[in-house]
Amino acid sequence: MFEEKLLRDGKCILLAYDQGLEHGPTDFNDVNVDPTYIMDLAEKGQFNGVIFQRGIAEKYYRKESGIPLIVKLNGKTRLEKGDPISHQLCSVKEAVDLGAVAVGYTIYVGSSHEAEMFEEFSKIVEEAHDNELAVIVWMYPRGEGIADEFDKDILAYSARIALELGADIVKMKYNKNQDDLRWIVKAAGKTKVVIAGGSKLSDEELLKEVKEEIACSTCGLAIGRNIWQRNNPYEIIKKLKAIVWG
Ligand code: FBP
Repeated sequence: MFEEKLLRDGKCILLAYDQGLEHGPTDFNDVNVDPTYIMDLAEKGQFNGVIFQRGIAEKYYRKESGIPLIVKLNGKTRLEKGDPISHQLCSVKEAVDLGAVAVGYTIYVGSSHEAEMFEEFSKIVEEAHDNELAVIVWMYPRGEGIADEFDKDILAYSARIALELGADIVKMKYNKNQDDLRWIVKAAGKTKVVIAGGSKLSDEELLKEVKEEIACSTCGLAIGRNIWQRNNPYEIIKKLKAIVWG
């Protein structure tokens, strides 16, 4: 279906680089603060896609690299207080013009602003699919309605909402419990599950987690800091590919 352009043998490793908006430059060093470095990394590492906000895509994405572009359509800073809401900042049309094959959107399930994000997202799904773009939804349970964002039932509920709302791929966090993850993947049905990387782990920890995730029939990774915060990312990329494609 629409997500096929992002998959190889049904799996993918996507390189996420929207942290400049979500977290700020504190995530970066002298090297990875430059989006050109990330574009080179995506190309040399042969990722199945690179995730940029519109501004970075406009100025740094190289279509000739052959690396599929995913444009993140909403975003927010870590500075805002209260229940999280992330509004749409870029249109599907603009993503198409930038050469995207997919768009991304974050929903904070359980936030008191959930309904606004559902509404915005539903329109995006319609428009993206009309343009044959895949839709990836970041499903992050957060806000007043959520006591524990890593609770099995809450995560499975979030994955199910992704299916109900028409997402092709759902990006989830791993709660380090394989039984829970198997159930979450089942709840997502035909919506494919990719796992976010999170803050930087040791090689051993990261590889162990990814092995566990892939064993639960997830479709792969949408990972950022655990790749581009490493001094030599190519070694870990090779190992991650060996796990994802077995
Ligand atoms: P990482 O692999 O670096 O964790 O990136 C995944 C991601 O979903 C990014 O796309 C996004 O910027 C960030 O995490 C948001 O994380 P959080 O809301 O937990 O700070």
